Amino acid sequence: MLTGAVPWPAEFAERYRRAGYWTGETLADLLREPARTAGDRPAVVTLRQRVSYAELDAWADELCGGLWRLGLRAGDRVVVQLPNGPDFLALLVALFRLGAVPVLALPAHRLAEIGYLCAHTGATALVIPDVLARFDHRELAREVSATVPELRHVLVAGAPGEFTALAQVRAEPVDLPGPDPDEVALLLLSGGTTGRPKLIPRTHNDYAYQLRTTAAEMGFDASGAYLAALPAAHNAALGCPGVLGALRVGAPAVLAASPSPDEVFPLIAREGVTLTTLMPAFLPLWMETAPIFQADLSKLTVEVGGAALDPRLAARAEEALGCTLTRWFGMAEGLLSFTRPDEPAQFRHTTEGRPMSADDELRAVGEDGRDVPAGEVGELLVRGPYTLRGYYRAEEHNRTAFTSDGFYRTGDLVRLLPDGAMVVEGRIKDVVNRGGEKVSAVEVEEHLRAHPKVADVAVVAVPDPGLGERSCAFVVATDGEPALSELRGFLTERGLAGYKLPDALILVEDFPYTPVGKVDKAALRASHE
Ligand code: OOB
Repeated sequence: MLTGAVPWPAEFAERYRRAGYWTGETLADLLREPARTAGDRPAVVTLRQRVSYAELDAWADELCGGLWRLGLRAGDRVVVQLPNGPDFLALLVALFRLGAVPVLALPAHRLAEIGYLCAHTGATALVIPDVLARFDHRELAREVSATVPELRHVLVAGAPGEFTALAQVRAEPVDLPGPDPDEVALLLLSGGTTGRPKLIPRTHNDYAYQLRTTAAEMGFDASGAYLAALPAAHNAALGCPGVLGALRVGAPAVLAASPSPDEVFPLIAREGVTLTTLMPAFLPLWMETAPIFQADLSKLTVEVGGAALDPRLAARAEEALGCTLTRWFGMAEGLLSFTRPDEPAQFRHTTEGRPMSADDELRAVGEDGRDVPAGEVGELLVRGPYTLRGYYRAEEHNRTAFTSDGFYRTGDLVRLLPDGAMVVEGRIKDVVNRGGEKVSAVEVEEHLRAHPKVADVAVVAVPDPGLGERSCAFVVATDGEPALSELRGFLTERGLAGYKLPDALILVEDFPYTPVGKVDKAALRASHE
């Protein structure tokens, strides 16, 4: 297995194989069947482009050949930072076929994140757009190349400058053995609680199981169409069943640049979209604008997850949109718990449903680490056939992030109901959930402490009517009063992604402390309200 990834213990691997979860299917197989039997059907669709299954399959093969010719090999890490588009999917499938491991960065990431991902994974290649949202990613690549010696190739979707155009990387397909199903297929980014983003190894066997099962449970097959309105590089839109699940069954993966109504509603109508994924923060906008677009969403199922959702909003949204709403609790680490489209509305609106797998082992524990009685609030621990056993190259962090018997400590507070359903009640991990975008407080604090006017800082989640939460930096200043704009500018300078910049700043003389001497973030949050 990829060095730095943590395998499941043999007896669990055996059990998951015997139960029929790990079937030996790999992500290199995506597209193969539909390309053969229904090659003319659309595989990837955007407002302006349409690529058939036969075309995408041939594209992925040629791209795989081109990457091989460049010298990329099985096991190589490739940091991929592309927006939603056909080339993103062609590239992913090409990398799967090569056995190279995509590291899925988000388009919003900047030097701090991309530089770290390339260095930490020892990536041999980085794939970027040319210019996106007025940001020149080639500039970023220049800086990363200067500091990461292993990085031999920068491939650019668009105008390459001194780098290589992704479009040029096509050659005769090569005959390769295909990846080992127990091998790492991709590295996903964790929402993160630490100073640096953590990477989650997902194997071919475990991710294929997730694609297959979420599609089946959601009643999604070749007769449907999946819309990615969130970044397809995020697990929620990638594989639940998401764009990869669509390619697996031969349905169109419809790609939008964002959940903006003027793009998604026309696409839903034109392509007959039956399934999509949305963070709760976007529901009000869709509810407001659906009538303007005269959107008929009666055949649409929306998976809503990633952040807390008020049950009343869930019910109102379903009625206003005329769609079927399913609540989702998910994580790049693995576990998915969700309501199914055929379950009663009350259940779909008020719970996060049941886990994907009969072999997902869920526990809710108190501060003493013991299970709390059924229905009471505790920290969720999880173990199962598609939940990681360790972050990539993070031995020290893994010692505390997992129990000795392999349960992942999620940092989320839940109630596990006697009927097997789950309700999310909050969290204990130090994260700001900004409309579904997760910001590690520790990461932002570490950067802010480098500012000359900052003596100490605590980044805290505070309620926000639109996003659910936003970030507030409580700062003890050295001398001089730093302004919010100054601190945001400083973090941008240091190459931090825009969504991680604090939304508000409060200067304080000192922090409140808990009895054990930790900064009392709950008290800070309360002082803000
Ligand atoms: C999804 O994945 P991530 O990796 O961006 O974030 C995972 C974390 C969870 O640990 C939890 O803190 C939070 O996001 N979360 C929720 C939630 N669903 C996720 N918090 C409250 N209520 C919910 N329903 O966010 C993700 C991955 C796959 C599918 C859906 C969401």
